[in-house]
Amino acid sequence: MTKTLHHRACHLCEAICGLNIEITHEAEGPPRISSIKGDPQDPFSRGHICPKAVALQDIQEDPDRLRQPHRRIGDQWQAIGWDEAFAFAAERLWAVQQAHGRNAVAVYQGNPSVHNYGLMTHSNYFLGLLKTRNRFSATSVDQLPQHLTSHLMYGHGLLLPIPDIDHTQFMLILGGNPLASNGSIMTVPDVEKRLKVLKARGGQLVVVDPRRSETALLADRHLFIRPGGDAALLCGLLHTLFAEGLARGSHLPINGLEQVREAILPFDAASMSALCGIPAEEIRRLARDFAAADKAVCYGRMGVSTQAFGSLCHWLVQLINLVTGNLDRVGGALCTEPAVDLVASTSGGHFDQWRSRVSGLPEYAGELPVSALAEEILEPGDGQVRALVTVAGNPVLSTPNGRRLDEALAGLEFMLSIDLYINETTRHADLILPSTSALENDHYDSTFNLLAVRNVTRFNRAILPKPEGALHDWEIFVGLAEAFAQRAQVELKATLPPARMIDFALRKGPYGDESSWKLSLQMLDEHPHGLDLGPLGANLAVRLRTVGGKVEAAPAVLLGDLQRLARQAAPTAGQLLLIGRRHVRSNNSWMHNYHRLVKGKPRHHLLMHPDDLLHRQLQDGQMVRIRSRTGVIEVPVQASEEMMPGVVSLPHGYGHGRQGARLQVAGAQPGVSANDLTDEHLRDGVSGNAALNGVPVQVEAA
Ligand SMILES: Nc1nc2c(c(=O)[nH]1)N[C@H]1C(S)=C(S)[C@@H](COP(=O)(O)OP(=O)(O)OC[C@H]3O[C@@H](n4cnc5c(=O)[nH]c(N)nc54)[C@H](O)[C@@H]3O)O[C@H]1N2
Ligand SMILES: Nc1nc2c(c(=O)[nH]1)N[C@H]1C(S)=C(S)[C@@H](COP(=O)(O)OP(=O)(O)OC[C@H]3O[C@@H](n4cnc5c(=O)[nH]c(N)nc54)[C@H](O)[C@@H]3O)O[C@H]1N2
Ligand code: SF4
Ligand SMILES: [Mo]
Repeated sequence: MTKTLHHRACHLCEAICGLNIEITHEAEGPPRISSIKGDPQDPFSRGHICPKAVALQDIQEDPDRLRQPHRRIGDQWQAIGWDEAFAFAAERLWAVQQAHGRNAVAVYQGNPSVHNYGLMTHSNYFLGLLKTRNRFSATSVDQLPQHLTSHLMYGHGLLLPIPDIDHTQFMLILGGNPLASNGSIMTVPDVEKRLKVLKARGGQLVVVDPRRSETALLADRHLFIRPGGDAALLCGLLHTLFAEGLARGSHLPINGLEQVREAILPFDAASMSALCGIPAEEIRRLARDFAAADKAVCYGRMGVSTQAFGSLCHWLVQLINLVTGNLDRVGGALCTEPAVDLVASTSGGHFDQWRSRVSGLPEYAGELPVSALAEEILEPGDGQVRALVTVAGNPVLSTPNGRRLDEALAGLEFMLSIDLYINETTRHADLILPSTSALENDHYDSTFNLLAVRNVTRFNRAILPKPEGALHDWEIFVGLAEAFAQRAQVELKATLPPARMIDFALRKGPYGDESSWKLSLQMLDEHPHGLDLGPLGANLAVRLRTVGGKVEAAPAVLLGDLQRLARQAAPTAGQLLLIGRRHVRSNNSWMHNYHRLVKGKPRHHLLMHPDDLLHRQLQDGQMVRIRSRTGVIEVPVQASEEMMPGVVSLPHGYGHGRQGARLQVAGAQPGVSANDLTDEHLRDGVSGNAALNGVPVQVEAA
């Protein structure tokens, strides 16, 4: 028996922690993972690890994980070979497009698409050939308003200013709970330690959240906010900054700031208070404290993206940083300068060049909001979706009114899933193509290096052998592309393996051949713990991609959306609003099949304030029935002083145990799906992003 030690970045969440993984090799049988620990030599994560890291082993060994293509015949699954699978997929997709047009095939790409570099580099090699306008992804149940705001203000959807958490003196977080999520659009391993250091150097942390979250508990100040009230709060803050002369100059070239100043005049703290539930004096005080801080940053995440004013919120977040002089400033919000520079190598995106057929929702960067997917399948007519390709996604559990989508999928003419499991979504597929596991493949994080609080880079080779007959995700896309191109008689350009592409991108990038770093894949091979390329610095002035080369402070669609906010009625008394919740041992819908992560007390209960329980004569721990416009579910309720009265919270990603899914551990503790209650008609008015938070519900005894 021998043991080998490997260094590898965890790809499960955005924190990209470095891990030390020990592999045991025995005379008989395949090599086995014998331990997973944090890597203290990773200059970025410095040994940090969370309980999910052990799932890398559990995924590897999970008997439910598919290891070869599976074709469904009725309710039976049959293992088939790759060539047969590729030919079958190509034939069916081509036939659907022949009969009903290109847009009759839809695509949905899920969250791991940005965590697995082969999916980043190669999914479009195949999906692009389909030339369909019906492309959807998890972006529109998540950060779409952030991309759109950056596209409109800075000229590129990936120019996302990141909080300079290590140097700021005042951090205002709205709708993010990094202590549970480990940070998002802010790649920050060991966020708890960094926030404690912020406080230790005399900085302040303020959290705005309808729940006193784990992060709120660490904060100097926590403000309860009515779900969906953030745009009002942010308007009140911006108004105060202008009205009290607290704005500071910026070195950035700016267009439209006067228009903003004028447009915000009616939105004073006093009138905004009623909409967000925060006293006017508290709003003014927050604006003054933010402006008084030497370096400050306002950061909004999931909770403010996925609400009815998501785009307005993110625009206002940018404006608050801008007018206080904290945009593109050390200790404020800074754009990264990653080794693989996707901003430099891609177009800035486009918006509203076409709309969805049924509800007329706008495209962004070639994708339509996923809230429209079910109706595009169900609504008859020219352009109706008849076939679907899903890639690393589980929209039945992760998109609004998932039950309706579940029903819609059952009626498709053909469905292809590139996924590791037969889950709530892929059980409807005619064909599932599973890739190698992550540890059997190389890894380079082109997404989260772009979003990190320092400029970092790291490449790791596979640490387990590729099993005989298995294919990596990127090879699956090449196989599909070749088969489809042959069937459709179109020409296919040659491609390179992802590692070669990364090598090329590294050499061409800001630390490449023309810099003193001379980064290349070989150099990263020699530094398996990763390399720190330095702190973030001001660079936005030279990276702006707007037509006029200036920050566009007042994009017309966002300015216009202020009028929708102005018309917003005051909240109805007694109305309960549903919000989401994340737990450090879970990850969206696909981490519930690993015993080590789900053991202990179930974590899918509803949280409700004791007063709200009392009003309804409900008891802590009892089963309750929750109703919304779209559905009814039953779940145990737990009394919690953490909740703002009038707000209830349920995590998403549960609702397993559906007929035909093959997830033994998850199925034994299924929980219910929060997205059986969320509503595809509740959306951000600008981008069409799903409003998963602030859903009106009723709760009664079950
Ligand atoms: N109510 C509510 N709903 C939400 C949210 C919320 O906060 N509240 N959050 C939203 C957010 S932020 C997101 S990002 C979405 C996520 O929504 P989705 O991306 O649709 O769902 P996931 O649960 O991430 O599903 C991941 C899928 O990828 C597969 N998979 C994992 N690794 C690989 C791989 O390497 N290759 C391949 N081919 N497949 C792989 C898994 O088996 C699983 O089927 O959910 C959203 N839904
Ligand atoms: N452990 C774990 N980590 C994860 C994931 C996971 O599922 N589990 N998912 C990953 C993914 S895909 C993402 S996108 C990130 C998300 O990372 P975060 O953005 O940090 O997401 P959450 O932890 O859901 O935090 C959202 C917070 O918003 C609050 N909130 C809800 N509605 C409102 C509102 O109207 N206004 C305000 N101000 N706050 C509101 C919620 O109470 C919650 O505390 O996490 C990633 N990391
Ligand atoms: S926080 Fe946990 S899941 Fe996220 S990268 Fe680090 S070890 Fe992996
Ligand atoms: Mo997400």
